[in-house]
Order: sequence, then structure tokens, then C-alpha cells
Amino acid sequence: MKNFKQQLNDGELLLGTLISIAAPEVAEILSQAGFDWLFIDAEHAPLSAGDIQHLIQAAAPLPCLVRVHSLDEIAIKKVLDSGAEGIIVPQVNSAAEAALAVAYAKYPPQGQRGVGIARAQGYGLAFQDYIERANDEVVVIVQAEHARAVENIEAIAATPGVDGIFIGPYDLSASLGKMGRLEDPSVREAIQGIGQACRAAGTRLGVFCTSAEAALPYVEKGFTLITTGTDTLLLGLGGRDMLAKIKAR
Ligand code: 3PY
Ligand code: MG
Repeated sequence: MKNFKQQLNDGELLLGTLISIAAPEVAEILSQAGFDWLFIDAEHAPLSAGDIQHLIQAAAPLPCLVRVHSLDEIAIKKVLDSGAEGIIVPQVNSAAEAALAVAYAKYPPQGQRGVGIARAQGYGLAFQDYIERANDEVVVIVQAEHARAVENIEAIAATPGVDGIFIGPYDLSASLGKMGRLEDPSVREAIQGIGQACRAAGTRLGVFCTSAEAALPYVEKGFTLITTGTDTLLLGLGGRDMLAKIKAR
């Protein structure tokens, strides 16, 4: 059976949802809903290192990518040691930053990831097995979500060890002075530019969407790593839409 990185490299469509609620039950429920992966958000959500590990445990064996709070060496090693399949690093605006993300996620000699004994290493019982395969299996995704990233996108996409570029349309629109206006021509043009550069470099493309309607055009354009919602929206909209149907009788 293919691991998550092989699925990503093979261009399989990998649909996920963002997890921001610290309750393991939420990750467990959504792991049974048919998603291919979960996007655990430690950038914007109040998730501690312990919360993140509990979410990964609850979702297992479904793969989890954790968005770390920033390009931070300690945050990256902690989530990988907790057993995340990979990392999503926000606000990566240059090839040098992309290379650092890779270095923090890979053991020497490819990188400088610290060597720990934690959940990923079977708490020590699977140490040798894990350290031998980690550099091949850990997924490194960097977010393109600023005008500076768009300027440098060819070099970012070509950075060795970067497995995919994940567009953050909201931050991107904000950096272009069009916050939240995802259909603005300047935002669409920036997204198109990122898409072209990634296709040319053979780097997988991902994007944050909050609905199936928003995600479908990206599927058509060859994006393969896609979020189609968030835990909070699934909960809130599920309740609201159900009530609306009854009240509209
Ligand atoms: C953005 O839209 O800025 C994001 O990072 C979505 O996760
Ligand atoms: Mg963002």
C-alpha cells in the first residue's frame, strides 16, 4: 500500500478538511468520513503540542499534515515526532525559507532535524525503522500566500525537498490589498501564476477551500491537495442547513 507521500507524488486527489477544535473526538469522527487526510491547524487554532498529538492519535491511521505556527525548527520537530505525516509551513516567501523548512524536517545529512525518541519512533521501540524511512516519507508542504511568494514562486517550487505548494487564498488576497475578495482579478492572476510555476517544476499543488463548490474548479485545474472545509464550518453549517430545511416547510 502506498504511503501518503507516494500518493501525493503520484498526483492522486487528496481531499482533506481543516481541524481546529482540540477535541480528539472531532478528528476521530472526521477521519471516518472518507477524507484522505486531515489538516491540523496549529497556526490559527489554539492547539498545544499535546493537543496536536492527541488529534493525530485519534485520526490514526488517517494521515495528518500539521500546519505549524511558523517556520520554526522546534515546532516542526515536535509535530513530526508526534507522528504527523508531514508539515505545512505558512508564509514561505523565498527559496531560502523553503530550504529551511526542508532542513528542519529532514534528518542529517539532508537536513538538521533533531533526533528524538517519541511517538513517531514507536517511543523508541521502532526507532531504527523510523529514522531509516523518515527522510523519504515525511511530506514538506510550503504555503504560497503572499505577493512576495508569488514573485519568488519559480525558485520556491524548484527547492529540493519541497513536495508541494499550498495556496492560502485569504492571506494572499490580503497581501494584494484585496482581503477576502478571492474572485478579484489580481488574486486570480496570482493564483494562476503559482499554478503555472508549480506545473512547470512538477511540484504538487494544493489549496485551501471551504466548500465543494470552491474546490471543484481547482480539481479541474489539476490541484491535488485540497481542503474542502473546516471542522467548525462542517458543524455550524450542518446544523444551520438542517434547521433551514425544516423551518422552510
Ligand atoms: C489562507 O487562506 O491564508 C490560508 O492559510 C488558509 O488555510
Ligand atoms: Mg494563511
